Amino acid sequence: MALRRAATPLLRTQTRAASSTDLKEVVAAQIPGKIAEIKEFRKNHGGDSLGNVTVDMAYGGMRGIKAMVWETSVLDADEGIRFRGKTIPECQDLLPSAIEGGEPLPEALFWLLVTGEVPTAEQTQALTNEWNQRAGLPSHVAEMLDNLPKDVHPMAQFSAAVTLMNSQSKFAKAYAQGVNKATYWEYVYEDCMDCIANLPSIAGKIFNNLYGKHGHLPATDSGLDWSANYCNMIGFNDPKFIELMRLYFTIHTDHEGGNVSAHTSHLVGSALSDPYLSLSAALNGLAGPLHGLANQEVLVWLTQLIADLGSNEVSDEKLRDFIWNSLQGGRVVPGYGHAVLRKTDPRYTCQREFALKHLPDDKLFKLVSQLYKIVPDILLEQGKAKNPWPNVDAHSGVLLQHYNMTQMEYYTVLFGVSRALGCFSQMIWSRAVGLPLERPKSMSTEGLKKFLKV
Ligand code: CMX
Repeated sequence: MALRRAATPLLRTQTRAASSTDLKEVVAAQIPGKIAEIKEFRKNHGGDSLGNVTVDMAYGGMRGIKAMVWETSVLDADEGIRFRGKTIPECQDLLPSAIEGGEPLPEALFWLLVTGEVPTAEQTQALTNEWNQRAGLPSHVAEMLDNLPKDVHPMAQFSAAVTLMNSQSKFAKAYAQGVNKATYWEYVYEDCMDCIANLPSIAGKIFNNLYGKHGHLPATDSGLDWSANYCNMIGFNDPKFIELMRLYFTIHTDHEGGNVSAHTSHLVGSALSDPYLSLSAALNGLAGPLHGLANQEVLVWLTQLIADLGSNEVSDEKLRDFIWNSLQGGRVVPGYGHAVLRKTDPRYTCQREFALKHLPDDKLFKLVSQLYKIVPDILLEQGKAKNPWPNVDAHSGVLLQHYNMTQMEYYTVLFGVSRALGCFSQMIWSRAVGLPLERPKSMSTEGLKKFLKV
């Protein structure tokens, strides 16, 4: 029966595409079915309510309002992130890796995010090859980075470089030529792939310009995967560091759509700004200390702690005093708390497992582990944070420090390289199913009072 149905042209294309190593062909085959699914769903349930919006939600940063569609991942408050239904441990089990039993390749996670399907090793390799082929930093972007003063924050450099890449946008050119809106996704896809291909070079150039002995950037090596290429460009060739980067670039990709960076890319993309402009906007949001910059803040805070207490081996009592002083000074404990999560972030847990496996005796790791036992109780006692548990940013820096990437102000760039994969996988679908301009209704306090007849 199923075979008989597979004889229709659409299903024939879908069947052929499922085994294809060409990501674009696989997505193209999925798009008509998704459009039909959404049309049917909206026809039958378009008027159904998703819940009430309260005055507190409007003033409280729109927490919990179900008001946007994001296909690629979903965040559960207790369980953490699922990428297309798969938890991080499941992804570690299922996704192709570069070495036997190693960490997943971000290429494989991108394939999963875009298609909802676990790629084969051949499909993953095809994506690696394609990104390597597409790499080639435009000279004006390289020159701009070379000419920036050294005190421009790496995230500002990153965002500026991605903005300048917009000169290459195939979507912007196609739009200017008036192409049919049904084909937008194809040009957006091209831009997303071109941009991803160049992220190792952009991030590598920023690193080498700021911290390298010389600004030289090795060319993309067609024999290396995306993460290994990045490591090669900055001269970090320890195989364990390369594995760490594969894990890092995998777990930071996507965290459903409402977080600042993902939502920003979605909002800006909805104006049909091209993927470069949308991503650079997202990077500017990621650069905030309550979001991605928290990975820098954690290391700054730990460094201060060690300086103040004179050692990274200190008693629980001294740590408690330091944390209370931080809180009483009106500062947050960076790396702890979350707007959605209510348990330890599984992205924290998998980094902790990496540390237990590869650097169990690292002194900074031991300090981070000690804090894991102490900070939640203090935050609970303080009684403000809704989630006292650590998030992804509490652990990433200590791993980077171990492998001698000590430049903490650079850390958020790595988060951004990875986050691009999540933003772009959804952006391809947003244009494919024709999501419209985002334009929520805002109200003044006076308008709210009138509306509620207060
Ligand atoms: N330390 C001290 N206070 C904290 C806290 C923390 N780690 N987390 C939350 N709080 C405080 C908030 O500042 C807020 O205080 P006020 O009522 O005085 O404004 C109160 O607890 C309630 O906040 P919440 O509802 O629990 O948390 P939010 O959804 O408002 O904010 C987050 C979430 C992540 C910004 C917050 O927990 C925080 O500032 N954490 C530290 C920064 C951090 O690690 N950010 C990275 C998050 C992950 C990421 O995006 O990369």
